[in-house]
Amino acid sequence: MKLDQLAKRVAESQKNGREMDKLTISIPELTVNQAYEIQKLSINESLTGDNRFIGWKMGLTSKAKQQQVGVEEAIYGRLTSDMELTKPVLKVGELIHPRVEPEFAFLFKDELKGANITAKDVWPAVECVFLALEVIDSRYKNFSFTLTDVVADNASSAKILLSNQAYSPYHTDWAQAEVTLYQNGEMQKRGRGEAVLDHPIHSIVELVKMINREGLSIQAGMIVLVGGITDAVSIQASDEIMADYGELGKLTLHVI
Ligand code: OOG
Ligand code: MG
Repeated sequence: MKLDQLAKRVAESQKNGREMDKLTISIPELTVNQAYEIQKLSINESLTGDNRFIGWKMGLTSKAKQQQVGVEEAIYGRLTSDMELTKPVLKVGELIHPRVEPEFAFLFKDELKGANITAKDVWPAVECVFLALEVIDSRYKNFSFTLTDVVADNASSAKILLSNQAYSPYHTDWAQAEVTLYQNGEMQKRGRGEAVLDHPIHSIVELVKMINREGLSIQAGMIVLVGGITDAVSIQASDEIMADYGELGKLTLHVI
């Protein structure tokens, strides 16, 4: 089994928005570590032109998300600049079966690394926090996968929308911050930051420990998505998605 060939297959599918069979159908012995290697190689494959590596995402950090996809372990993925929406408009035609979920994103001013960091090490490294909508789009048929498959497919990453307003990390208690997700004016989901590993800061701690095993770190200037606060909602052209974070503001995405 050639990991670089599998990575090319995944990268093609991500680039063209074309669905593929789960890798574990043809290679049941594929390990999670090998899947992370495929993730790294396929994302490197995508770094052409202006596309840059801009940070990390955590996934499956809430029970709601784990139950939705049937994988009970937190995972990480890589974010690149072409995933960031510069306008609150999503072209759905480029995607397979997109879903959207409300999140928080942390921007770092200092590097964070090590196997033994705790929350007290994370806070001083955070520059600011954004409200975020993540669009995920598993490249696998029927949005169905194993842990190994979803890791190889970069944790289903597709697009991210960040709020215009950034907040001091000390602005509010991010565990108590509440979000309600509306689709075309209809309430779909509601959750609090504490759904993410009891406090979103723990998601950052977990990420640092996980990437440390590969000798990697969160670098200064990088962004980290902490993981969906609620489970994700399927979206289609002409939808209007609105995440209401109470006093923190609202984030709206127009799907075309
Ligand atoms: C995996 C990606 C999960 C999150 O925030 O939990 C994720 C998936 O649900 O396809 O982004
Ligand atoms: Mg997510």
